[in-house]
Amino acid sequence: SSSGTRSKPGIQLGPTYPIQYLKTMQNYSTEMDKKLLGHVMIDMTCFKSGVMVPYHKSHVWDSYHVKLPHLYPRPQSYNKSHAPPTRWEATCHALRKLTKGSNSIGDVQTAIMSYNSNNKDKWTFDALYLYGQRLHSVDNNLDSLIPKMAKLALDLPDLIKQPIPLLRQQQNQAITMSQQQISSLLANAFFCTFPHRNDTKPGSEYANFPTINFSSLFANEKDSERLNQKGEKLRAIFHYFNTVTKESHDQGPAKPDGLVSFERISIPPSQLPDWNKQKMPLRNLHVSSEGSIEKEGTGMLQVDFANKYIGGGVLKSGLVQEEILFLMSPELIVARLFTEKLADNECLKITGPQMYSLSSGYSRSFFWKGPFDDCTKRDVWKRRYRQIVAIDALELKYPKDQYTKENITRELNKAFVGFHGNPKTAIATGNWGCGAFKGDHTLKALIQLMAAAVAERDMAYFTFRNKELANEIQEIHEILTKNNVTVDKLYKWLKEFCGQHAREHNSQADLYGFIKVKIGFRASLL
Ligand code: AR6
Repeated sequence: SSSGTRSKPGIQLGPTYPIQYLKTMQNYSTEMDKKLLGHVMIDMTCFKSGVMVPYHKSHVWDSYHVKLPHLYPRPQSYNKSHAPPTRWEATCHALRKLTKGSNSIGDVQTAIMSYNSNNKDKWTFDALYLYGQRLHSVDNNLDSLIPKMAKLALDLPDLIKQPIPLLRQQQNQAITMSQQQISSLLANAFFCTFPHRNDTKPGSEYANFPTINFSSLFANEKDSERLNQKGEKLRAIFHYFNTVTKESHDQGPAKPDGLVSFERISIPPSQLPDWNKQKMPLRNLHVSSEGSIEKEGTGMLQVDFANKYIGGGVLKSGLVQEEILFLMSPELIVARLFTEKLADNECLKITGPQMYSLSSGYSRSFFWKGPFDDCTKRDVWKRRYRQIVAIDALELKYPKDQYTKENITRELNKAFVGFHGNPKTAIATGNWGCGAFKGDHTLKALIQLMAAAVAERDMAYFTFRNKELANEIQEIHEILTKNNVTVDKLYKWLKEFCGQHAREHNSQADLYGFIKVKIGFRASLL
């Protein structure tokens, strides 16, 4: 569908670039097959002969790798014979109890607190209780699900047999793991077993990483509406665990058995484009006020309107584009385990995640709508043809701050880091940085178009039901392309606009009006 109507009387817009002509992953399947896998957590020789087993290599406990719960060292001061159980022994004891069946939410709480006693005065489980009360026969049966989740968490030492590198800042590094390995890591996150990950104070060991243990998702909220929203989040999470713990004879979608890659991309500042010198015109654009990145953008490079801490508030109360995406595709949540916060010249690209759920509504009106049976084809590495790029826009305190050369350049670079690379599938995006982060829609749309031009990709832009914006973007795109305006020229105008904006910052910013004057635009020229 397209917005393709007239924007203003007298200005006739041509048809929107048809979405079916935009390039998608499957046009590029062989190129996708070659794409970097990075650090692979399964044995590739076995994989090639059709068997999925973990790759073996000695574990380490250091600051370059994820501190896995089963490696937690025994305190040295104890002599062996009188030693209290290690944290993992305590964890196994508690989780094994849960595998025996018929568990209440209270039992889950008792288990989690038994090896997290430091937090006994801090953690609450109200959201989990609320979910439990509502549940009955509606979605999953917790009585049978909790034991399977506990078993999945306990399987970690058998599933992960080599260190998982941390994707630290300014490193180009990728991790590929099986969906089964991810599910076990997430089961551990659910039961809050990851050591050293509960302290988020500045200066703490993992202060630069997102949280991974789910304790914050279970916690109470002052506002009852927010508590309800957490109940909806938990429905999505439990549905995911229900799917990944399926027995082969169970009905419905089979247990996932593919791979997923997580790639941190950092482009050194010296290799970023000089925006004063980019002589290329804008690329094709499909604009639509209907549809979403996740659905209509299927097969394209889908933009995650990210937080620099990947996943943002998914394990708390956040519930906008990124969080909803992560709840529908919970495999994305595992990125929080190993992805250090993104710097200005970095992004995280995820290839192959599966979608498990459908949702409806947004933010306060969000609810879990039901299961989604993902039939997206897989590449030779058994990754779904779905690629997501997490780019974090500037979080603006005052919207006027965005009209500076530095901030515009920062956003151009960030978008470029996300969009560059192969295959050159179209980008599916929208109002990046313009909701929670308060950016100007017209400025951000132009910035993304400029970055896409330099990265040589077409774009599908979903305005999230904003018809007026769809018309505005379509019109300016048409004027710019008809007049062969190139990226360097637009950059120059943006800088001029910043100067003018600084002088007259009381007036409403009309960027597109300013650009039209620059082109000497008259409706008859279109
Ligand atoms: N498809 C297309 N457009 C969408 C969709 C969608 N599925 N969802 C939302 N929009 P926002 P930000 C539009 O606020 O400003 C999170 O907490 C809609 O118009 O999610 O970059 C992250 O973790 C919406 O207002 O992105 C960060 O902390 C606009 O896109 C922070 O929010 C922006 O969506 C990022 O904030």
